[in-house]
Amino acid sequence: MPSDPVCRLTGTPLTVVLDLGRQPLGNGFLDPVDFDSEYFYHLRCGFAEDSCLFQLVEQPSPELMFHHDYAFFSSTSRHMQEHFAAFAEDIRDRGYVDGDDPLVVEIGSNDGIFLKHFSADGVRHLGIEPSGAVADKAVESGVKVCREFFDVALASRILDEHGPASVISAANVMCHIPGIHELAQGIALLLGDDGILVFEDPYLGDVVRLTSYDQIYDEHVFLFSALSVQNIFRTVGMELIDLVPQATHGGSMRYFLTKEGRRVPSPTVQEILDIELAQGLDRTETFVELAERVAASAVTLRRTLEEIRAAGKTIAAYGATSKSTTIYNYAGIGPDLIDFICDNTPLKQERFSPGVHIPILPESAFRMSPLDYAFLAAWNHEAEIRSHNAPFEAAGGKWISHVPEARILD
Ligand code: JHZ
Ligand code: SAH
Repeated sequence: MPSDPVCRLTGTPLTVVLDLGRQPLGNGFLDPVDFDSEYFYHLRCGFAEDSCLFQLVEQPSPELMFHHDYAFFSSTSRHMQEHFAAFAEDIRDRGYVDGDDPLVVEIGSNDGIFLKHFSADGVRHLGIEPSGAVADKAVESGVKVCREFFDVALASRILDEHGPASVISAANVMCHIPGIHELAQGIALLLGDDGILVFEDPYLGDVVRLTSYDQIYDEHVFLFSALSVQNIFRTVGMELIDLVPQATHGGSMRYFLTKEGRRVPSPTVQEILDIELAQGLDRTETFVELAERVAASAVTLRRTLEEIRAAGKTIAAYGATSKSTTIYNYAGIGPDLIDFICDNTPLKQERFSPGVHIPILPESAFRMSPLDYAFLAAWNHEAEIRSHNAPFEAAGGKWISHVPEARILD
């Protein structure tokens, strides 16, 4: 018998609030020869009121998800390239790299989308990135990379070799790391006494607001709020000093933290904590209600696609996202409803989507096929995708989205 699930921070019993069923790896794009040996796990989410942490009950091992063939390349979106250029500029404008020979360490540096802006200016930096192909790209753009998983032992080695970090940054990776207390300990160890930790991740408040349940997949072992981030870092003597909501990845939050008492927290911190309490991000009941909306959303999306199909129309999907793996496998949407998915990532093309095995083709296939409908799997990149696919709309093509509710877009 598996033991009852407990919170990954506090060890208190977890209330299971959402069950998304049997799921493959979110980024497990595969060839037909591997269909029979595909890995599956049970995707369930729990909530703990003492930590306010929304978390997966079971997560595949990090090595299964992050390896040489890891298929998500951050720079595949022009908008995200601009976002990380502006992020680097914000760190500079805030004066965080003004000191004598500052060191910027990034956890999960991927293809160097963020650190290349420091490398270009000769700022001392180090990216921590265990996935090989993306790390190769970063090195090509002049970024120094340590190809390991960040943990306390690595933090200690980096401290010995390079000294304390002025800035530790992370985007879309803190919520991927299951040993959350150890992660916080490693950060507190490596960060200089006046250093800044700044990270951003998909925001729990937006998932609740938009019913964007596709943010839940193997890699996202947590969905954070300011309340839970405060609880995590309190255990290592760190505090929130600022919060800046972001529109990226369908709604994210950027968190700024220091060691306790080093800077005066911005009033925004308390304002956002109060909004979260009013939204119920500290209460199990909020997530029980979310689960009801998730079930209804999946049924509506599937029915919408079935009706279009029954009318003899063609449907493609735009973006072989990790997020959509959850939708397809939970809602039961496969090649019978979606002809193909298009994506600009060479590593995903000519492969098949995880679990339901929809073929993945380059974006040129989208432009060349006469299509009636397209599911916006990468809904977080809607503006960018629509801007370079105007001919699809001009020819009468219609987009389908599932956020904030499943529908055909006007
Ligand atoms: P996108 C990944 O999520 C995984 P995913 C990870 N767990 C995470 O947290 C976030 O990223 C940060 C393609 N595309 O960004 C590129 C086009 O083809 O929504 C990508 O494959 N044409 C680390 O996978 C996909 O769509 C385009 O014009 O859900 C988008 O993936 C654009 C803009 C994108 O992340
Ligand atoms: N920061 C980028 C990349 C996010 S993808 C962005 O926001 O676009 C998450 C990245 O974190 C992957 O490249 C993965 O290999 C890496 N990663 C996962 N676990 C890690 C860990 N423990 N330490 C460092 N990097 C990790």
